[in-house]
Formats: sequence, C-alpha cells, structure tokens
Amino acid sequence: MDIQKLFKKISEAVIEMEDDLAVELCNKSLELLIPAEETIAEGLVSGMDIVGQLYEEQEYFLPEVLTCSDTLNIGLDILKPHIKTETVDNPIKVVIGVVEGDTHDIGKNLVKIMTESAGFEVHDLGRDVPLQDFIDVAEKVGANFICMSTLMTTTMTGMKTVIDMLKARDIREKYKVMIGGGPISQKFADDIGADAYTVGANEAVKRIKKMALVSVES
Ligand code: B12
Repeated sequence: MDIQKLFKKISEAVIEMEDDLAVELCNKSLELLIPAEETIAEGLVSGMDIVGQLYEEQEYFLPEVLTCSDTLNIGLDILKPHIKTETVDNPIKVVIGVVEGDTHDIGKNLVKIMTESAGFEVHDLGRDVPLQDFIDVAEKVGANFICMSTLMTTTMTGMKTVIDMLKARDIREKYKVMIGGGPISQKFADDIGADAYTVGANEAVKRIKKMALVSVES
C-alpha cells in the first residue's frame, strides 16, 4: 500500500473512532518498516487535528472527541515500543507536565514519548499540575529543563507564574523553560520570558538537544 494512503487511512480510523482498524493499520505500518514516529505524526496526530476542527465546527462534541483520543492512544500503544530509543550517558533531565487547570494531555504525552526516546530522563508530572510542583520536582531531581504544556487560553498564565516563582527564588538561571500547546506562540514565550517554544513534539526534541549543547559549550 502507498505510504501516504496508509497515513490517510490511519488518520480516518482516528476520526471514525475505529479502534480495530487503527490497530490493523498501525501494525501494517510496522510491517512496511515505516518509522513509528512518522506514523504517529502523519497518521494518528493528523487525524486528531481534524477531530479538533470538527469539534470547532460543532460536528463533534466532547464524547466523540474523547472516543477519538482513545483510538489515538490505542494506536500509540502499538507504535510506542517501536520508536527508536537512544541510550545516552548522563542524560538531560526533563520535568514535563500540563499546567494547573488544564486536563488536555495528548500533546504533552507525545512530547514525553519523543523526548524519552531521544534518551532524556523524563519526569512526567501528568496533567492539571499544581504550579509549585514543577519547581519542587525540578529541584528534587536536578532537572535541566522544565517543559510546560497547555491547550487553554485560561491556563496559559500559569506558565508565567512558574517563571516568576523561579525568579523569586533566584533559581531562574538553573533551568531552561520550554513551553508549548495550541494557544502558545513564540510571542507569548518571549513575553513571559520562556527560553523556547516549538509547535510540535519532534521540534521540541531538536530544540532541547540544541540548547543543551549550547549550555555545555558556554
Ligand atoms: C481532545 C480535546 C479534548 C479532550 C482532551 C483529552 C485529553 N486527554 O487530552 C476532552 C474531550 C477531555 C476535552 C475537554 C475539554 N476541552 Co478540549 N479539546 C480537545 C481538542 C479537540 C484537541 C486537542 C488535542 O489533543 N490535539 C492533538 C494534540 C496532539 O495536539 P496538541 O495538544 O496541540 O499538542 C501538540 C503541540 O501543541 C505540541 N505541544 C503540546 N504540548 C507541548 C509542550 C511543550 C513543552 C512543547 C514544546 C510542545 C507541546 O506538541 C504536540 C504534538 O505535536 C481541542 C481542539 C484543538 N483544535 O486543539 C479542544 C480544546 C483544546 N478544548 C477546549 C475546551 C474549552 C475544553 C473544555 C473546557 C470543554 C468543556 N466545556 O468542558 C474541557 C477541558 C476541561 C479542563 N479543565 O481541562 C478548547 C480550549 C479553548 C481555549 N481557547 O481555551 C479547545 C481549543 C476547543 C475549542 N476550540 O473550543 N478536550
């Protein structure tokens, strides 16, 4: 089967909430030796993007969206073990979570999967994370990066609060703060004094690697 057609079918399986079909097609992608990361991005996530549009157009409502995200997760479970994982000595330590008030965690989970497979040591705080916890855990595990996700405009300001709390404790320079999620932009990242923002999970891994390299060299 043509690879683009396969990705399209996987994305349709997410939109149509067809769990069995998603399983069959994800297995097919593995048989065809397509990198799992590509199938996740081009198939599962692009299906979820369309689900988002359908929700905005009021074609789908919350129950449908949830069922679609279950299908995405079923596909992820098949592909995850096949993501190439790098083994690294002295790994970069990342604390990641969805900020307080927000329970959207699909995107955060993707960033987590990709960073883990890049060999980083990832401490996942989950979703609806009390803001203080980002700092407490970062301090406890000796993290290099604090990564925050949110999908809601109402909870975006929590990211600034975390940065302000770091400054108030005089430990801002100890950490690189990276943010992402639907309503986040480079401008917002600049405004609140975050170190980095990326649109997607793959770029997030590249940015972390790049920033880690720069701080080692300087
Ligand atoms: C799925 C979904 C849900 C699911 C969530 C399931 C789950 N476990 O996550 C359910 C049905 C539970 C849900 C609930 C709600 N939702 Co909702 N939901 C969505 C939807 C349709 C898709 C989001 C998604 O998963 N996209 C797919 C993922 C892969 O994309 P992503 O999260 O953006 O992540 C990518 C990037 O952003 C980036 N990224 C993400 N995090 C990070 C972090 C870092 C550090 C970096 C670098 C990158 C990065 O990488 C990811 C992969 O490429 C969006 C609509 C949309 N178009 O986004 C609405 C949306 C986010 N929801 C919305 C709302 C309002 C709600 C509810 C309040 C509704 C309600 N009335 O109850 C509740 C939330 C309750 C709460 N307090 O949290 C609004 C938010 C509006 C706003 N401006 O604030 C949206 C935008 C829909 C809308 N247009 O109204 N929702």
